Amino acid sequence: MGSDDTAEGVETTAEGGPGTEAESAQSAAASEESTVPGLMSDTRRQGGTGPLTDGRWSQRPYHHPAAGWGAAASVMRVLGRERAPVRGTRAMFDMNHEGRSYDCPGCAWPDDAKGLKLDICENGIKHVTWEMTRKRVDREFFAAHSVSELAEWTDFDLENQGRLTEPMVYDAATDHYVPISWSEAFELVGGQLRTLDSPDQATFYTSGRLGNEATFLYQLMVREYGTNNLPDCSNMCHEASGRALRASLGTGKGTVDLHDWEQCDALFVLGVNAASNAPRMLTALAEAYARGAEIVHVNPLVEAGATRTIVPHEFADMARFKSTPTSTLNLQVRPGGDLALIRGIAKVVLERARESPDILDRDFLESSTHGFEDYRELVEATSWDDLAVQSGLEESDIRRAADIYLRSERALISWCLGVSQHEHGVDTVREIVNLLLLRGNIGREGAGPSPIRGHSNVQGNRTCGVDHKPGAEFLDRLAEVCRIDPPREHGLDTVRSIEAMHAGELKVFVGMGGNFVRAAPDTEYTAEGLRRCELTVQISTKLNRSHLVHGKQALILPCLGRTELDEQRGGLQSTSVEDAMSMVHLSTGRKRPASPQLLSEPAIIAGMARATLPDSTTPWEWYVEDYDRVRDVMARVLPGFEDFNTRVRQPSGFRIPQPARDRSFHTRSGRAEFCHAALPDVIPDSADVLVLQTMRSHDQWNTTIYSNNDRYRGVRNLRELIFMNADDMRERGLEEGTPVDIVATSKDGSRRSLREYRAISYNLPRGSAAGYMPEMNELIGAADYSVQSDQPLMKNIRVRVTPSASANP
Ligand SMILES: Nc1nc2c(c(=O)[nH]1)N[C@H]1C(S)=C(S)[C@@H](COP(=O)(O)OP(=O)(O)OC[C@H]3O[C@@H](n4cnc5c(=O)[nH]c(N)nc54)[C@H](O)[C@@H]3O)O[C@H]1N2
Ligand SMILES: Nc1nc2c(c(=O)[nH]1)N[C@H]1C(S)=C(S)[C@@H](COP(=O)(O)OP(=O)(O)OC[C@H]3O[C@@H](n4cnc5c(=O)[nH]c(N)nc54)[C@H](O)[C@@H]3O)O[C@H]1N2
Ligand SMILES: [Mo]
Repeated sequence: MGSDDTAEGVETTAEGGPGTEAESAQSAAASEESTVPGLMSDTRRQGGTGPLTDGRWSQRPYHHPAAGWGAAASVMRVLGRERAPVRGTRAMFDMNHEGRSYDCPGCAWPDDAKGLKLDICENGIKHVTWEMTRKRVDREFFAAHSVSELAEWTDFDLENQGRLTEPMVYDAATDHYVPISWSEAFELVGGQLRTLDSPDQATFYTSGRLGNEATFLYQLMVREYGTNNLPDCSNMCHEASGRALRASLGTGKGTVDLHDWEQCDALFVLGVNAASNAPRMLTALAEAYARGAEIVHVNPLVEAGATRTIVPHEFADMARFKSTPTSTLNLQVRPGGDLALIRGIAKVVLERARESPDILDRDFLESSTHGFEDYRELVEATSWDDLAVQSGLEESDIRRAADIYLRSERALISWCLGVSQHEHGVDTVREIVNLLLLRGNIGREGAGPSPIRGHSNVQGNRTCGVDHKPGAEFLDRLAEVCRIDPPREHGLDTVRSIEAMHAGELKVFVGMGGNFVRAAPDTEYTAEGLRRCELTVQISTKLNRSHLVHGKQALILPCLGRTELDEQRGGLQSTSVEDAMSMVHLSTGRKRPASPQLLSEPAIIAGMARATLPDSTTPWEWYVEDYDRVRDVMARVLPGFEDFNTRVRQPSGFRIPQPARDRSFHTRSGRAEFCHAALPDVIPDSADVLVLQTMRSHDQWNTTIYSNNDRYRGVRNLRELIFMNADDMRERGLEEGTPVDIVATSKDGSRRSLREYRAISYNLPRGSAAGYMPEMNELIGAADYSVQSDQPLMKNIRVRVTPSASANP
């Protein structure tokens, strides 16, 4: 095990809150301008969501294979830190096992169909133990710390206090959260919602953790109340993928499953950091490589999962330090250059087809697609010069990728945020589909599009009705089966909700999980918006920033986590979730709840619904007694959920039918639609502007930060950094670690900045840069969202970087 492997396990401050270093940071901050209440007043520390540490930062290249012993060692340290060695170890053996346990909340990668494998990962275990911690945030904690005081803590310190234990309400007179009974809390929500001028003055956010049954009840409550204001984390995540796939194929999801991953012979992986964010995907990559599939990684960075891995459940390989390659070709594309690359591959395919027409699937193109000839013309008219410049790759590299595509019988293309969080995300995903269509790589074994989803049930949330733009068919069925009159007008998404808060049009914000103020762009603007609300309600497991940046009235409603026993009148309950490949299965918590006062998410929704809609004929309480009853109703509303209760109890659950998988395309033409997007210009006008992407470190889960380390990128003790190309640094007179100021220019011309970040040289294309979310949300303006997807441009921020004006190196 190399020394880099010991990167985790930074000393964190004591349990009672941040230590002396935090205090000195606070006093140093006194001279800094203060920001919105609830955000740290020290704007320089605003970047610091991670723990305050004394440790020196360092960065050096990581040369070990992904996963393997480095991951195993990290797991043991995490279990130790949460003081959960025994239970944590048991928990990890329980996880993802068919039939009798809970679904890993770590990511949406499907479970191994063979069931028996120890198909777990380091980051899934970190995530589970973080929920299972023995630490507690109780009424004494809130009595001891005012909200203004907590606002000065780092986000790490907030979450690190442990699990929330009882409902709390904000008391403006004392600036403390104080206990409130569940019934009074529900009455507060209901009272406020009942008195609004219009239901559209409230917005109901979802983070992708919510189980299907709770999701269904949530959207039912919101629609019965009378609005479609259902923003969700997907608005920042895979909205582009959903829109593109629906337009091209008539279904908003990927068409492949794990079996297809096992059958493909060419695999393209675009914009995914698999080793950190979907570690179980490493197993699929290693297996694919071992059976001779060719794997092309497309990413401005060469991530750890794009080189070699030691598969964690291959104990023999672990013992012998035997690693498996996970890549045949790495293409370091320019940010946003994926569309140009894919079009270049298509250009080669069409070029070759002039001599050998059979390399195209002509029968399929003829019978099942629409717009092929126009696409051919468009591609042929695009010059190699343009494709090379826009992709940031040599023509020869693009040709190598095309050769791999042409050599394969069954090609599968997967992608994640590196594709979706761009201005042209929708067009890029549609171009991916164009390329697949050319050779009929869809609707057959081992082939097709495969978006890698994020939150463990984000896909299920959409399937079960969390959608601010619901389709008429869905609403009709909901109306008929649930006997409600749902609103037909489209509601607000994430970006529009924030705008509406500012415009004074929104009075109530309900956050069903998540950490809205941190996850959303333009942190200050979002915070100001939340503070203008009359009431903010956060249903959460742990304390986070969104509890501190609150409305005039505020509630924290603590809920059960997925690992915990959910006992209702009808006995022990399970909830269902849908993975990234449309498999629906049950998840059953096994642990005693963190506090006897926690309620399940369905119970909280029912409580809010009853208080808001006292005359509702929906049997809210009856549903909560037994989730089978919710499933019976869902089976009648949702296509593909027929006989839900029986089929979800099959050993591996069931798959929601994908019409596109069977080459049945529910588009207007009834065929798969080629997209004819113009080649976008993704290069900034000015040479001194860099394109900055915000990504996750290895040691974080979205807004939850475990440490300041990023093992596979060789970073210790540093999050306030910007990775830059060495030549770009030299040009700006920057040495390794020089403090820099980063100034972003928004689409509307406004500027935002972060100061005293460290410039770190890294292997990425000239003109590009990278740093961490959520800190860098400060740089993304409210106007910086894609016109195609309405997604914030989290991978495409235009910045200038200069030596810091205020720091001493
Ligand atoms: N442990 C852990 N697991 C997670 C999460 C977590 O925070 N921690 N988050 C979950 C969630 S919600 C999601 S959505 C997923 C996110 O999974 P990822 O998409 O892997 O998330 P990011 O860390 O944002 O990494 C984006 C990747 O895209 C690359 N990239 C950036 N710009 C471009 C581009 O223009 N083109 C290409 N081809 N690549 C580009 C970056 O270099 C990086 O490798 O992971 C999920 N799983
Ligand atoms: N700059 C930048 N910003 C980004 C991104 C990016 O790449 N760059 N990525 C975006 C993406 S892909 C996403 S998905 C969003 C994520 O945005 P969110 O989903 O809003 O954020 P999370 O950090 O996942 O939420 C963490 C909180 O969820 C709560 N929680 C945990 N488990 C449960 C549970 O079981 N039930 C309930 N009710 N609450 C629970 C805890 O209180 C915890 O504090 O962030 C987006 N923001
Ligand atoms: Mo996500």
